[in-house]
Amino acid sequence: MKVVYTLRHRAHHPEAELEDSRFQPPFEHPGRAETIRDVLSTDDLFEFIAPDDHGTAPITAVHDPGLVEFLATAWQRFQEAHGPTHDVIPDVFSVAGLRDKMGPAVRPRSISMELGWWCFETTTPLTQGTYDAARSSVDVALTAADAVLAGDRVAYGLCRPPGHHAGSALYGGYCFFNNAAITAQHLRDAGLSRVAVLDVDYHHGNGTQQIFYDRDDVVFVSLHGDPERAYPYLTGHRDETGTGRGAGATLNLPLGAGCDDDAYVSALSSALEAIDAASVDAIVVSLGLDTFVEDPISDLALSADGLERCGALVAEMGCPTVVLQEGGYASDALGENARRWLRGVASGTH
Ligand code: Q9C
Ligand code: ZN
Repeated sequence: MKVVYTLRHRAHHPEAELEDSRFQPPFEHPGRAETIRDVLSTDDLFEFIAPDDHGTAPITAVHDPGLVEFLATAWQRFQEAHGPTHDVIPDVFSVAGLRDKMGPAVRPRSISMELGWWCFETTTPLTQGTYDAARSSVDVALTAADAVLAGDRVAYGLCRPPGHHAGSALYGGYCFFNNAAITAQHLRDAGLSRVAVLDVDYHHGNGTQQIFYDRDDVVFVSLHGDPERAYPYLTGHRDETGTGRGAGATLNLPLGAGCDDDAYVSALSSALEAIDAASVDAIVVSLGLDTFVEDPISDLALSADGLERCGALVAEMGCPTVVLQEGGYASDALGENARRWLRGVASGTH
């Protein structure tokens, strides 16, 4: 199985995350991708390749060009306006109530307000190299997709930073560009008629859902911690099923705290039945490994065996599959968990 990886992800390395009212060492740090690379490179199943540059056109196929332009320049603009800092985080947010009864806001020109215009929360700092790292993460995803378009049954993009919380004009949740959405659109543009995004990250993939909510050519299916207790709180309810042409093309399966291997596998089977019924030409998996029992910011209870069973169930679909790394914060186990899930999805192929 091809693994697409580049060390360019290291350019995104926040100093701290303002999370739960505390400045904490970042949960989303370069060591995550390094440990996955280290463990996969001990296993002969995996063949490492470098990403190809795909430019920004596949990004603006799903994102507002204003978001790309902003992320390319924001860190530097902030330095010029406020003096040197390592991280740049918003301290004012564009919340609907601020202009209640006054009509929509005009897009701001001040860097201080622009941060809170494009970003929805405080745990996703911009650093000097964030834009380069986020661009490289997109290239990793698209290069994995190209391997599948060229005939590989499955390929893995070791994406960092992750992507599924980024909406068409929104970043946050450790995510800048939505690697999975960009990849699904790339597969459509390469001629596939219908694609599924299967999101198994612990957190709901609000960005991917939003991007495809009114479309029926990209089906979005997600298993995640119930938003009544789990980030990002405002999306991922069972009754969110799509709108317009997309009505019925979104499926959310919220899970209770402590969900174990058997309960999870059963929910995943329902998710895969829905994907089967949609007769898709390819599956993009948003592979969060934060469903693992020891994850420090999540509350499901999957074991490493359970993760391998999940990969094997996806393999049973017999469908071309692009697997993209999203979350997963139990650093000590992350590499082995990735290896197990990928061994599962590789079952039946070589
Ligand atoms: N108090 C991914 O797994 N912080 N993103 C939540 C809750 C952000 C997770 C704070 C979690 C983002 C890709
Ligand atoms: Zn997550």
